[in-house]
Amino acid sequence: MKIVNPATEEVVADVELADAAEVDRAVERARAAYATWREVSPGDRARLLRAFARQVEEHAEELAQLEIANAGHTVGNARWEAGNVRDVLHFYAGAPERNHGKQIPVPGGIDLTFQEPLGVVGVIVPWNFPMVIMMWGVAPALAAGNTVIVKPAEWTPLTALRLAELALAAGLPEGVLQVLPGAGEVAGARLVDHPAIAKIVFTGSTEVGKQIAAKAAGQVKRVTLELGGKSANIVFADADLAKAAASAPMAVFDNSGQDCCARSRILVERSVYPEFLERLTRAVQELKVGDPRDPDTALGPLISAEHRERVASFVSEPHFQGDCPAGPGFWFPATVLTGTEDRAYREEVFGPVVSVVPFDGEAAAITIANDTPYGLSGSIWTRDVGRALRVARAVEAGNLSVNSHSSVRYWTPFGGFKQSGLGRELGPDALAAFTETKNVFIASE
Ligand code: TXE
Repeated sequence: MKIVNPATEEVVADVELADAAEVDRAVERARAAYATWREVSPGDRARLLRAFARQVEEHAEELAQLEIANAGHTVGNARWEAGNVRDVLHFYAGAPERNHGKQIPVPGGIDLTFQEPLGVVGVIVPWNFPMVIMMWGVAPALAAGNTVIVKPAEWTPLTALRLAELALAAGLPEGVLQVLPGAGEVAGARLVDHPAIAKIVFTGSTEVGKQIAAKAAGQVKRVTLELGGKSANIVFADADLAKAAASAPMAVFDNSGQDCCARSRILVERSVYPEFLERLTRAVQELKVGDPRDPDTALGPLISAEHRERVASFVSEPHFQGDCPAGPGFWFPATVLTGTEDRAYREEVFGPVVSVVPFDGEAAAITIANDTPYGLSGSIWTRDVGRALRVARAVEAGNLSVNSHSSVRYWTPFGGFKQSGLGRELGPDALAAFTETKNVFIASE
C-alpha cells in the first residue's frame, strides 16, 4: 500500500499488507517466543525494556520526523510523542520486578497468588496517534511477560515498523514484538478471531470496537477498548474567562481535532456566553494551519482526503471558519459552530470543528455534558472548588480536568465510561489488564 504524506500528498513509502496466513505465521512465532519470554527473569525483562527506551531516546528525532511525514503531526506534538513512547517504556520497565502476588492467611496451609501473563496479545492501533497508542499497549503487555503482535492502522504503519526494529536492536528476542501492517477487515479481524490470541487491545472507532467486543465474547477473549468521544468543556461564569477562552481552541483543535479526548462541545454559562464566544473566536483566528514542520503551526493536515470529506460533511453554517492552505495536502480550517441541531453537536467529528453552546446553572451543565453515549474526557472551568468537585463527580467520563485540559499522563489511568471504552490504559493498574490472577493453595498437612 502506498503511504502518503498528508501535508504534501507525496508517496513516502510502499508497505506490504499482511494477509490472514501471514497473521497466523506471526502468531506461531509469538507463541514460540512466549515460551521463553515469560521465563526471562524480571530483572532481565526490565533491563531489556530500558534498553528499548534508550533506543527510542537515541532515535527520538528520527521517530518524530517519521510521524510528521506519515501522520502530518506538528513538530511539537511529534517530539512530545517520541518522548512519551520512551517514558512509557521506562515506566513499565519498573513493573516486572514489582509484579508481586499475595500471601493470604488460610487454615490448613498457605495460599499464594501469582500474576501470570496472558500469552500472545494483539494490539490494534488507529492512525491518529500511531506510536504512542501502540506503546500504551505494548509496554505493559511485554512487562507482564506477554508477547505482542501490533497491527498499525493502514495509513500510518511507519513509526510502528521502526519501533519493532529498535526493539530488536535493544536485544528483545525475535518474536516478542512483531508489527504487521494490514487491512482492518483482514489482518485485524484475523487477530481478533485467532484462538491463540489471548487478548485484544483496540483503539479506534466505537463501531469497530463493538464488533471486536462481540467477536471476542465468542471466545471469552480479553479486550481493552479505547473508543470515541464527545467530551464537554464546561465553563462557569466565575471562571478565569481569559484563560478558559485562550486554552479552549487547542483543547479541541490539537492534532487537527483527530483526538479522542477533544473537548468538541464547549458549554458556557449563559451570562458570559457572548464574551466567551468573542474571545474564543479571536483566539481561533490566530491559529495557523499549515506546514506541520513549522514550529508556529497549530494545525497540520487531516489524515486523508476521505477523512477531510467526512469532516466537511458535518459543517453547513459555521459561526466562524479560519483559513487553510490551498493546493496539495488534506487541509481543513478551524471551525466554530453554535447550533445544537447539527450532527456535529452529537457525533464525533474527529476534525477541527467545535460546537459552543450556552447553559443555565450547574444542574443543566451536568445534564448536557452527560447527554451523549460517550464518556471519555472533559474539562471544568470554575474558581469554586466545591462546584469543581461536584461537577467532576457527576460527569460520566473517565478523564476530567479542572481549570486545565490535560487528559494523558503515562503514570495515571486513562480510559472511558459508557461507549468510550472498556478497561484502562496507562498508570499503575494497566499491568493488571495484561495478567491473570492465579491462586494456589498448599496444604501443610
Ligand atoms: O477507525 P477504525 P477509522 C473514530 C473517529 C474516526 C472514525 C473512523 O471518529 O473518524 O473512528 O476512523 C482496525 N477488525 N476514531 O475508520 O476503522 C483498523 O485497521 C479488526 C476514534 O480509521 O476503527 C485500524 O488499525 N480491526 C479513535 C483500527 O482498527 C479493524 C481513533 C482503527 O480503525 C477492523 C481512530 C476489524 N473489523 C478513529 N476494522 C480514537 N478512539 O482515538 C478496522 N480495524
